Amino acid sequence: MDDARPERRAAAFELLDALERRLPFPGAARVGMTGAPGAGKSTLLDGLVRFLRARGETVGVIAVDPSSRRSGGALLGDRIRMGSRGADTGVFFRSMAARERLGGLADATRASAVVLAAAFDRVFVETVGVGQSESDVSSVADTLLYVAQPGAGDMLQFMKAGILELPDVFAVNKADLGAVAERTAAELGAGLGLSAPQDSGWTPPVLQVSARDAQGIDSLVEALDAHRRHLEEAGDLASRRRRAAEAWALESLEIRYGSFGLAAIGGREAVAARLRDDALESAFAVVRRIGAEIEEALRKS
Ligand SMILES: Nc1nc2c(ncn2[C@@H]2O[C@H](COP(=O)(O)OP(=O)(O)O)[C@@H](O)[C@H]2O)c(=O)[nH]1
Ligand SMILES: [Mg+2]
Repeated sequence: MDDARPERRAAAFELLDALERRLPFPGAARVGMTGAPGAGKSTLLDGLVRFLRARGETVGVIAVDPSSRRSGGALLGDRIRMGSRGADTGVFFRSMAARERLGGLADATRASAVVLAAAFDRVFVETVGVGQSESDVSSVADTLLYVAQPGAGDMLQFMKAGILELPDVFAVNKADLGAVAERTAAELGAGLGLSAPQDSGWTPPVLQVSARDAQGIDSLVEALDAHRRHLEEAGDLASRRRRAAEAWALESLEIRYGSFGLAAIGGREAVAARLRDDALESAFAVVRRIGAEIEEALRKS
């Protein structure tokens, strides 16, 4: 998947296509995790993994780090490997770094998520909450968790930054800091109260947790599970995955072929419309098929 050579990529997409078509529905719970650097995402993931392993769940983790060389994700990997569960096959960790961005970090993220979804009960994708990486993660997650840093802002700032729009669950970490965490939770709650409700009728909860003291992890897992149940009961899980797959496919084609490539088969809007009309049994197959058309059109032009 990290390999940019076209024939390797085609072979990888063929395998991923076969795998994705055979995934049971709803299958593994896919949780995306975002938030500012230093909010404690990796520490919290470590706590979540411990909690879920103790409950008997298997967990796959992908840490996407588009920017830094030494990622918190790598730290988590170290912790997991160094811990008492060094030989635990019920947990898998992979960190994806900046160098993969050019080859399409979104491709690598989705590919890894699909593979892990075939093998584990739950998949987490951690990413830094800045720009593109956030949409990368929402294109693979059923449930998006936002981890907030206490003191990160007031209600208006959250609203202006667009932080309130995508996440399904908010966790204010470092609740051990006391009043400042309470205040941030209150600001987030107030902002959400003023925002338009989600299409599915879900109201995102705001929880307070302390990854350091392993406080509130159980309630957080309960909130993640409640969101997943809500999607299933409302019949929205399949349509959400579909929309996410469409968005991913469009982005994948755009990153690979550019607007010039998309223009060769009618432009971005035309491609988006085709994706909307496609059965989209496997997004990998569609990207391969449309990608081949673009290459053909570019050869002829
Ligand atoms: N006081 C306190 N510090 C925390 C907590 N969770 C994480 N930290 C610290 O916050 C810093 C950033 O944590 P990290 O997990 O790497 O954040 P990430 O960049 O969001 O992945 C580290 O120094 C952690 O030890 C917490 O619950 N309470
Ligand atoms: Mg981190």
